[in-house]
Amino acid sequence: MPLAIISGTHWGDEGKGKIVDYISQKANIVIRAQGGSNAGHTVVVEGKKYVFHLIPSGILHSGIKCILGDGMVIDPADLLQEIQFLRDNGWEESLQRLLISEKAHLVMPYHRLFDQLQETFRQSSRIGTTGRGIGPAYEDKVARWGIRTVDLLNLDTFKEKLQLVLNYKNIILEKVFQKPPLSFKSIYEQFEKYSEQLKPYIVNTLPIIHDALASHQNLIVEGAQGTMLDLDHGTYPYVTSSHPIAAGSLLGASLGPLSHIQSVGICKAYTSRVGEGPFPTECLDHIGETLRERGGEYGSTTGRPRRCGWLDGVVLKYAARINALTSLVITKLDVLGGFSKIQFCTHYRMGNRISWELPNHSFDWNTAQPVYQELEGWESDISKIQFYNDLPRATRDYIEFIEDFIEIPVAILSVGQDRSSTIVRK
Ligand code: 2SA
Ligand code: GDP
Ligand code: MG
Repeated sequence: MPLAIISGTHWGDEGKGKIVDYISQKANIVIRAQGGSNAGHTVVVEGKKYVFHLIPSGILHSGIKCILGDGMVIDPADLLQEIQFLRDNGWEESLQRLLISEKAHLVMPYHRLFDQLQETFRQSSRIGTTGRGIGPAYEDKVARWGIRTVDLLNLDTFKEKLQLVLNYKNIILEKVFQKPPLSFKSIYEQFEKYSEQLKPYIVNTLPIIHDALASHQNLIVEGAQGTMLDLDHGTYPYVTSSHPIAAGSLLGASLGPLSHIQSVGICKAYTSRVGEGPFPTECLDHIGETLRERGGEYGSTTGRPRRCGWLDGVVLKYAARINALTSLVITKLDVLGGFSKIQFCTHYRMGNRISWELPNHSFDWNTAQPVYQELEGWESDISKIQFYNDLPRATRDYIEFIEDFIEIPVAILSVGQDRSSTIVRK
């Protein structure tokens, strides 16, 4: 595996955290490359649940280095909370293996505030963000107002940068939003403390990553969110502000287009989305409700109910192309148990046109009707099954149908939350 890139094939929450934890057993380094504490990655080990927002999901394996990569935006308050969670749960040791890239950007208190103000301003056109300040932090990075973790290593530069950007933000707060200015003193004092607490983790991660590659170690890049939330390639503007696709993982982890990359797509056996925006296979009836309740489909960060529907094969095919997938993992298969029939969307109908490709115009997205292939369901509980051949015939038919549809092998199946509920296909 020298380098495996893990990407969500749809709108996030495909179970990437669970799979990254599982395959990390054979890894030396796990890197998060984009996003911030908007992500919620759940890992369940022997019944104990961990939800990671910033820390890579490989952290629960001793000996593995976990890197918060260059392309991330990091809220120090959220990170310190996660660090404390690890301490409180007997994982003090893991903090020796945690590294933060000097190039990652900081999510500042004004970013969270602007996230809320912008969402309110948009009214019915709101994106449905997680409210974690992600969009405004990436806006500042692109506009070159960003403050990076490396700036926490020299408080004189930090002070200068904060003063300039805060002067600017306070003008906007006052003139555009009629809000009181934020206090430089209180933000600075707070970040002085963060600097003290986070300094030991902030390093130049590039040589660590490239030396590991040169010595044939195994690296995993853990994508957050999903393909359809990609800033360029997702359902714009209903996307996040980073690049969850495989190319974004390379960029955000200081990697080039190396040969022999395993690009692994994590695909849920059905589809979900949280936040606003198009979702052709969304089921607004009892099916959507059943998937949500059986699948526990509530935001891992915000607790918001997720919208649910049948598996969208048009999106899956797109994800296979754009991420150059070499294999697929199908998660949450157990959740489909009990449906007598299963629907799989093969293409869309838009008025009197049919399309096997994703549209780009919002009008087409809003009118796209899924066209389904119906498959047999299965009644039995599959969550204790350990071997592929022990799965019901209908479950295997579903997997093999998906495999034929996208022409990519399904390497791993997940049939339950726990690390142990995983079937590796031989
Ligand atoms: P943001 O906050 O600016 O990134 O929001 C922009 C859109 O991206 C979506 N988004 C997500 N979608 C699925 N899962 C995410 N993580 C959490 C989870 C979400 C939660 O694991 O459940 O708890 O609500 C995630 N993060 C961002 C977001 O919904 C917007 O549509
Ligand atoms: P991520 O953002 O892709 O890491 O996914 P989340 O952690 O936000 O959401 C996935 C949810 O599904 C979590 O609650 C996981 O514990 C759970 N999960 C993952 N795989 C399976 C599975 O195979 N079966 C069931 N029932 N739950 C799963
Ligand atoms: Mg999630």
